[in-house]
Amino acid sequence: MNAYTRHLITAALPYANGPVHIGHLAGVYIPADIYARYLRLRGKEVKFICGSDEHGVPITIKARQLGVTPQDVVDKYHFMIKDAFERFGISFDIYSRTSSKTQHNTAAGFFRKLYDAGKFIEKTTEQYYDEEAQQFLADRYITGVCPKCGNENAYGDQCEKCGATLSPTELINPRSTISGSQPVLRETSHWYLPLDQYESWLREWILEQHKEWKPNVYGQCKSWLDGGLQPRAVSRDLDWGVPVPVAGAEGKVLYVWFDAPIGYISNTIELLPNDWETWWKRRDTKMVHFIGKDNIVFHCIVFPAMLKAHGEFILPDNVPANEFLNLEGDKISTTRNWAVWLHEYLDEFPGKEDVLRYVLCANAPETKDNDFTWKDFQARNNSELVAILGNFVNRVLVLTQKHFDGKVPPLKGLTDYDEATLKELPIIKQALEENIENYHFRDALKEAMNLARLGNKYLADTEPWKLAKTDVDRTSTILHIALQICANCSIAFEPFIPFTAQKLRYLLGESQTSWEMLGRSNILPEAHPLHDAQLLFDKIDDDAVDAQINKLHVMKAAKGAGAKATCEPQKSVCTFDDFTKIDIRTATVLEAERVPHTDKLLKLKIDTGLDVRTIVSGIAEAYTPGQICGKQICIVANLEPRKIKGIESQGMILMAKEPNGRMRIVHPGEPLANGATVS
Ligand code: B3M
Ligand code: ZN
Repeated sequence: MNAYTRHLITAALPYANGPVHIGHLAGVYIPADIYARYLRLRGKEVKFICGSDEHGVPITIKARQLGVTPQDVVDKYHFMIKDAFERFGISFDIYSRTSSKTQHNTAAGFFRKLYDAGKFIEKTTEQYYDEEAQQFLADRYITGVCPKCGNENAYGDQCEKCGATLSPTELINPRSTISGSQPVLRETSHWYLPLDQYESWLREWILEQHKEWKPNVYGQCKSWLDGGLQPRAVSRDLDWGVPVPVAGAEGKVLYVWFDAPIGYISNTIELLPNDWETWWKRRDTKMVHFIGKDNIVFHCIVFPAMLKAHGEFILPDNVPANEFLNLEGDKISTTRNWAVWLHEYLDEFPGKEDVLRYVLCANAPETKDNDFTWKDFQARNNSELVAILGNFVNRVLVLTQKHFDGKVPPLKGLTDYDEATLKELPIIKQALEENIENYHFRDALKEAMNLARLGNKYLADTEPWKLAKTDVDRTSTILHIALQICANCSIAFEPFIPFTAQKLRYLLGESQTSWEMLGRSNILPEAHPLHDAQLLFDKIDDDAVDAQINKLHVMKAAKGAGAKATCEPQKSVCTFDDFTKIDIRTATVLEAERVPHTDKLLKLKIDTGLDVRTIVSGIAEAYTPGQICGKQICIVANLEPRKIKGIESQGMILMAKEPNGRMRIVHPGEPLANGATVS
């Protein structure tokens, strides 16, 4: 890497047609961010580029479904995605968007340059046209009967029932999803990039010159190349995107996969209007694309062929694509609502950004698909972050405060064991570097954790808490060494869990650190003042993760019930007198526990303002005991008592239930005294 002067790091541009979830973070943005932060810490010149991918058919479909414009859709999600990345500390130098003016100009200019140089071929084919809506239909806009399995709602590009890849003309009885009419075939012409002409160059460049690429990436490229490349259309009949900059091409836009990677260039232009060419055209720039495995062909074959055809640009040095992350044993799916959305995590686990960063890196799908489970999330937090790193740092700081007035105590002679411990530091540093530079981020994180493990073992073996009274000099040396290990942790963890590293630097009173200091045993000078100890991590309890698992199932069920779910019809009229018989009151849940051998029931102890009583309620699918405890609720106080599972229930809790089954408690808008009457 030393031959390179600067590092241009790109992360796949997420589609702005939905929020981002943990799969995105684990697959692309966390590894890219670790790499960028590491290089910056080493003092390298780095630009980390990303933005929203705002064109393409799925966005137009979403807009149509919602009855809004595509611009409305991308405006909403662009800002949502940008915000989630920022809050997770993904340190982009720019996060822009492909609907920007700069992108329109850059993509059109790129196309025009290839067009003028005769790099495209033009072909006329027949495609489905909706005569009522007066437009050509993208594959996804056509449905019909699958010729393979008979599914009546197969799409023009794929049958989601049997998984067959289709072309629209294979569908039996095709229909336009725009007007519902039967589409007709019409001639249309498009520009194609003749990938076949780049095949031998690509074979040489990838298969010979980049044998070091990850096996999953190299393997996918090889199978594409072995299968033979075909010309690929770079334009589409669509009204959303970058218009094709050629006379007579009205109603045509650049294909989203031609447009999107140019977003890396235009976002760099936006960031560095005067200097972007240094980053894209000088051979001493190392460009690395971080992507998910479904994007490999576009980043390893199509985009490089575009760059080669253009002629002025550098090519990526590496494309370390990850595999997929599953969730609780099942594929993450937006349509089935099986996902952990980042904006929701951020709201539900405030201050725990690093916990998710840590877990997603420790369990990253680097070589194969991997599974995220909430139980693993909890275990890694409690038994790694809390028990190893947090505990180590806390013990050292508390002991130093207690025995040395919160200042780094002096070294008073080293034992062989001390020296052996300190010798580990540069060894760990080197292992960390090698792993990060080879894109093995999981192993790199393990090395960082080994520092904390080393520290814990050192404390356990030397037991300074026992020596403090009898041997001050020895205690001084031990804590001095332990503090140097803490300082090493504050550097080593910075790429992975930056918020925690920052807090640790604060606790240690470090003003400036750099990667070069890692491995040293003299980072903190003698007598250097420290701040008071604070916990770096808190335990996550069962209730918190049970609630997440529960939520996943509820949300999935809600989606399953889907749009067809309608409100329950209104009940028959009741008189005012009927209504006033019901005594509704505010109350507070004091205690909650599950009713054994049931899925739905909680036994609650309630303060009604009148008395404290027991109510059995069927809300266990919506709330864990921990979530409901302490909440103010509304109850029917005068409901005739009845026995449920052998427990006398004295009243009923008011719940609001959506047609899809999702339930929430009803509570006063602001806290009120218990026993307030509701009418
Ligand atoms: N938007 C696909 C995706 O998010 C696409 C990446 C573009 S990178 C130039 O999977
Ligand atoms: Zn089928």
